[in-house]
Amino acid sequence: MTDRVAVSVVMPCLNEAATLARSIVRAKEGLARLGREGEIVVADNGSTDGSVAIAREAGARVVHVSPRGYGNAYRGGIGAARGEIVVIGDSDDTYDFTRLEELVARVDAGADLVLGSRLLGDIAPGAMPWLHRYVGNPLLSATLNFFYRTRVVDTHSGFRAFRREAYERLALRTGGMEFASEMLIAAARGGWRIEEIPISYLPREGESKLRTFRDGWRHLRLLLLYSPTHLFTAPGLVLSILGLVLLVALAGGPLSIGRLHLDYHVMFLGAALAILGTELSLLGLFARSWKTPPRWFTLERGLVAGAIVFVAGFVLNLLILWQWIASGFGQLMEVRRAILGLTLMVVGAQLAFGAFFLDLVRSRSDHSAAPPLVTEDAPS
Ligand SMILES: Nc1nc2c(ncn2[C@@H]2O[C@H](COP(=O)(O)OP(=O)(O)OP(=O)(O)O)[C@@H](O)[C@H]2O)c(=O)[nH]1
Ligand SMILES: [Mg+2]
Repeated sequence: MTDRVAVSVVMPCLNEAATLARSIVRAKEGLARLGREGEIVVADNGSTDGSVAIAREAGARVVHVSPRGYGNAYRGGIGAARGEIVVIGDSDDTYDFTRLEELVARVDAGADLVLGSRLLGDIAPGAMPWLHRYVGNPLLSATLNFFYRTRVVDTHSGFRAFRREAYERLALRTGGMEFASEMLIAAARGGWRIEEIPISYLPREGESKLRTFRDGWRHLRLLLLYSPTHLFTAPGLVLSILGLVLLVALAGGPLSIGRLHLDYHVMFLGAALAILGTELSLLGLFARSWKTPPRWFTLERGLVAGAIVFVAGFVLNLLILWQWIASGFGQLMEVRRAILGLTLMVVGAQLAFGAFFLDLVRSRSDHSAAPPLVTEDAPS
């Protein structure tokens, strides 16, 4: 189908017989108020309650998407939409599609993604469970804003508008409820102008498809996976620096700060943190290198850095060995230097082997695959 229209309203639907017709009627009214040619696309994937027949009856275009899932339904439905501008929203009659012109007006005015914000607007009693309203949504929204430098109040709002062509460039790929977060992350990364307008949110009829913990976790998992900086690199650097500071501070002897006495146990902690921190930092580097290998990295630099740290630890242990030999292989109590020395050796080895692995990751990424440039000789 190639004939374009101005606006497509796309609704995912899974067993919404009680509310689907009302949602479509509202969308029709919204399109009529807008006064532009439009269509309503219902993306179904397995409704068994007669929703499909209701959608057809109400004058919507039905597309059947597989596999199941909120994200899949949207990716299929938006992919099949013919509108230049796409408005999306649930088919449970909780968003007021009659006011879609307010979202479209912002797109017309230059916004790339417009969200109807329930948290900035009003939520009817019973429309959103307490746990979602005051815990889940604010926490996940704050995390998304912090990780991806956005300033969106209601990141889980399903009432949105954008241009279809731009949307395609986002190349979204998730299949479940986390699709809502993925769209925002991709939009933020693409430099999109994201705007929110206050909307009203109404209670749903019919069974909710949102499962608090399963879907909350799917969102959180996505936020973490898409940001190796926050998942690996930042905690990794903090832990390794903290670990090294503790180790070095205590290598010469115990420390007393007021009534606080720090000794071997804190050194053990320091060793564990330094090793864990190095591992996390390296994982962060590997994860990032798949897309954008760091320019400063070469295998040789990584190996030299690893070797320096390893040798420092090795020398410390050699000194202990020397002392032991000199004392005629007697009793040995050089625990402090041994902890520091062994930790440095482990961290050094991690860096060196990590450098090999990083080189492997980089050599498999697209960036190093450019063919050499060849120019024909042109005799004068
Ligand atoms: N096609 C399809 N639609 C789905 C699927 N899961 C959810 N939906 C639809 O997506 C919309 C959002 O799902 P809801 O259950 O309303 O989730 P929610 O709005 O976060 O939660 P509530 O506040 O309880 O309504 C609804 O229109 C559902 O019918 C799915 O697997 N396939
Ligand atoms: Mg809903």
